[in-house]
Amino acid sequence: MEKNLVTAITSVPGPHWTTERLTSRIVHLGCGAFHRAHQALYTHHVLEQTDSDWGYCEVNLTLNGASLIKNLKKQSMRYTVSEKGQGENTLKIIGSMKEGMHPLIDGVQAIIEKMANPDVAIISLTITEKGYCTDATTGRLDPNNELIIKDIANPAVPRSAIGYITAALKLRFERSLPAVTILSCDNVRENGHVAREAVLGLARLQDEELALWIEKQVTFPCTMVDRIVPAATPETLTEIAQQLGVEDPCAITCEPFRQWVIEDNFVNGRPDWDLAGAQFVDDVAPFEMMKLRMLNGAHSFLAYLGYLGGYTYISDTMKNADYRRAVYALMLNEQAPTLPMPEDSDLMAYADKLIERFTNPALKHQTWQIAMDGSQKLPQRMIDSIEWHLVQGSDYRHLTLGVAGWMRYISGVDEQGQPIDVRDPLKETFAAIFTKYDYSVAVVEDMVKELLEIESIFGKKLIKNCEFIDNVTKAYQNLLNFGARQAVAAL
Ligand code: NAI
Ligand code: CS2
Repeated sequence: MEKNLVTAITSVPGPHWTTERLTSRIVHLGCGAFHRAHQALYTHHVLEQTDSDWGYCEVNLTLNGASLIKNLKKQSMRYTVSEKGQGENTLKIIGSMKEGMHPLIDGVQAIIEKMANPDVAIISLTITEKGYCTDATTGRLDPNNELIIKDIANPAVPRSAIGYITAALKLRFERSLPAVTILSCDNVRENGHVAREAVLGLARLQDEELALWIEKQVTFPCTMVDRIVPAATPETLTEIAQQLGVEDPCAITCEPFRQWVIEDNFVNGRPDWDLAGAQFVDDVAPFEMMKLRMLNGAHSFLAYLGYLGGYTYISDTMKNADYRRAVYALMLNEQAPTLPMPEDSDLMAYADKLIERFTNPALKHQTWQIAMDGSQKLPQRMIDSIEWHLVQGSDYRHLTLGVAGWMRYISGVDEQGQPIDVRDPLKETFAAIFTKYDYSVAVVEDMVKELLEIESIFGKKLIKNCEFIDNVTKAYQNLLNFGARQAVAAL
């Protein structure tokens, strides 16, 4: 018999069931690296322990997501997860996916019909921060978002994930079908509330009755999701193929650590994800803020200043004692104090664990990957905390350097004068600002001010705060004069 992923199961732990066992009770939008190593793996572990039939219909809406769906279908929706720590490496073949869809393969209507199928009880999402099409400062649907403009004009053939969800909910409403739970699993502040505001915002523009039904019937739990899952590379895929003895283009490598805290607010049932280690709670907010500020804030700090300092991977930046010290101080001195944690929380132990996770040399997590989409990430990772410090009158120098590092990075030219491939929905806005200024000392303050005027990132208050403007300007100037490594060392 030709060796394939199914026959490889004899040597690697994997599902002893076929897709026949599964019902697509969850439609997942955004079958990327993270979902494969997180929610799909939790669901797989529930299937291992119970007679559950909860399975996924995987949907990718972006053009570049089609090949993964095609490849998954070729291997009966199975794929490998490689969990790699210091000296440990566990392979698992995951069997929680039943089917996969893409607009180019199946058509838009078939996907909306699937989401409206009576079997479907949950629509979950990992569509990246920008996928919600909201304005970060208001948390509301952004009517100027180019996908939303198209969805308002043509709701039956949506382009955004929010448009697909709204169209599917409309069908369920019109057909008197049970409501579903919309489960955001993105690194977005109050992700459930943001998903709700976005869907309701679009529904209200289409049909007030539909909006009322959604408001009353559909639930949008918040979640805190955590597992470091870098994008797959030819190297990670080759390594897994060598271990499996068969190629798996859908395989993904991640760290051993995983965490999932979920608000227990499901309108139409859910898998017993707690059997796989998830925590169901009434209020996710403290966990979410802790993770977004201490882990993701620190990650973004390392990404911008690490990239500028010439480091390709997060684990490389952690080898530099100055970066290591700085990121620990950022977590404990500038992020931890901002958090309204229950009394028994041990944020020092949390920070220690984060340092260990970032140091994991087995993970090739590119600073460039994390640096992506900064305009969508900065508010919840750094800006909220800066505002807290300004009210308290406390020190926030690491956060200041983090923001200046982001500004220096999005200028698009590195410390050697080489171009930086900046990926961000506001990339054109940034380019328009940077082309106006050269790097002479006299204009740095004007340039910093112009960036701080971007309200969707910085809100309305910071641009009026002279102390903050002065601090960021000086930090930016230091980056220009001395470079990122020295600026980090000087902290
Ligand atoms: P990825 O690049 O592998 O996958 C991104 C997925 O989002 C793809 O399926 C793509 O089709 C979809 N997508 C992108 N833009 C979209 C849009 N505008 N509308 C609809 N779908 C869109 O990225 P990955 O690693 O899977 O991360 C995705 C998100 O998961 C992150 O942005 C973050 O919010 C969350 N996350 C990621 C973690 C990680 O370590 N990779 C850990 C914790 C959360
Ligand atoms: C990272 C996160 O890409 C990024 O912005 O900070 O995806 C990070 O790896 C996860 O949140 C870890 O759970």
